[in-house]
Amino acid sequence: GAPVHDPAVPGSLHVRAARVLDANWTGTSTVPSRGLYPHQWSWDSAFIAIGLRHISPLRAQTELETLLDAQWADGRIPHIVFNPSVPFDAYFPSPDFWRSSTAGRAAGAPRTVQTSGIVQPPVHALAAWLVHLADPGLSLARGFLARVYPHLAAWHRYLLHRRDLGGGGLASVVHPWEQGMDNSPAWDAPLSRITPAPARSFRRADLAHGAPEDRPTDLDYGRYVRLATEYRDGGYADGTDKGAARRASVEGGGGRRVGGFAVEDPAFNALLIASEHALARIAQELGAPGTARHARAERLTEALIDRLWDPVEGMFFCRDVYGGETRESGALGRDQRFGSSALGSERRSPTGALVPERTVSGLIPLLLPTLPRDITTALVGTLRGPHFSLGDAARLVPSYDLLGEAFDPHRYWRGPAWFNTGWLLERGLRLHGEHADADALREALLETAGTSDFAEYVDPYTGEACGAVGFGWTAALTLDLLH
Ligand code: 9YW
Repeated sequence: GAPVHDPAVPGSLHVRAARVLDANWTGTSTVPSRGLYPHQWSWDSAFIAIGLRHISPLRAQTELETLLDAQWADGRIPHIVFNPSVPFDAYFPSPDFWRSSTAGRAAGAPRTVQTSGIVQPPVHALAAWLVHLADPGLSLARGFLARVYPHLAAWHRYLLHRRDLGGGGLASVVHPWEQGMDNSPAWDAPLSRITPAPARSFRRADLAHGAPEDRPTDLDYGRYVRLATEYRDGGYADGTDKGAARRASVEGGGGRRVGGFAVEDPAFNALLIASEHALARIAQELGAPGTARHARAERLTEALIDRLWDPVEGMFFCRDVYGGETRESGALGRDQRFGSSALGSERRSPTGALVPERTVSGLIPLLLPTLPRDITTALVGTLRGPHFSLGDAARLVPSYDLLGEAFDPHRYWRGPAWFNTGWLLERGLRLHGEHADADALREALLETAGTSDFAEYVDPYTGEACGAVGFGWTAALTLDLLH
């Protein structure tokens, strides 16, 4: 390729990306951004490890091991592991908000390290497998896979057993931060039922680093704080266990909470499935059959299609587990938009309703190896179509529908293009033989990573940098795409 892609050339994209990862390395893990996000984030670390393996397989293994050291006894991997040497007010919500070692005691939060109490998408087993493949000799010598396997198995068990709030076999997220796309328009309807915490009751630290018009609003934050506070005050117990049922008002069976937030998200569940396949490979490498895990991944894929696929729209949608037929929302009425689709009465689930917003999350299942051909074809068609415009005006795949009412090219997860979702889609396109589209997306991602100085997210039309620069996963996934 061009010299800009040559690892040996000073100033090349490779060297610049490696420098970002060096600058963000703390000695045991990598921060997403020195200013905005000065701790360890769960899915960031997984993506970062996938890139780090190309420059230091040892650091990549350490990245994941540090995160897993903070795992709770119930299996959850917290979304933030706090760095004790960073001042409390550098990030909100801080350790004194989450109070993991006290409020999370019953759920088995670690005693020494401080963490948040919510989770993020399960990219970890996939990352562990890819990190292993980068240097199997080192991995074997350090016992890397044998060490991480039980942690990853417990993590998946937590998600599949404690988080099946909809009862259909998929994992639910209980907070928008858990899905990782904080202010996605898909959350607007389910969040509208949540009473915001008073603005005076908390102080946002993010606005010291990011432009307010690029960040979630104060109203969003009020609701995020309310949900997190309630989860904490319930001891971080999940809806399917007795503790939560006792504290929360309970409607009917199944631990269903009134007024809570529970969403089955396509990307979160697709990443769980991809990681379950990776865990099967890890098990095989360790001498176990792995067949049960592949079979489970298969069942999950069926559940994903059954609960979240819409054949008329040609993409997956979020299911608002506590959303009912009568809910009022600003979004287009479901019957208008989905009236003639398979979401008609015969397929209507007793648990909730699909959220009629097209987000990039609904395309990410393209990553899955065993999706039926008609579904992959439809997903690629939707990617190329007017809502996401792959290969056309917006080369980088926006986080949200270009034609959607809530579209905003600069506001965080309401339009901008992100590099982790781009990387996942590039992988999915390649997996299903769509090489020309994969190549074009790869080129656009690499070029924009370089011109934006490894921005956190970019305007999907112009590639203009938004949020932080020198962002961890942008640099890491750039390295991965270069290899
Ligand atoms: C926040 C760290 C995290 C990402 C999330 C992203 C953002 C935290 O930053 O959330 O303060 O808004 O939405 O996906 O993991 O990079």
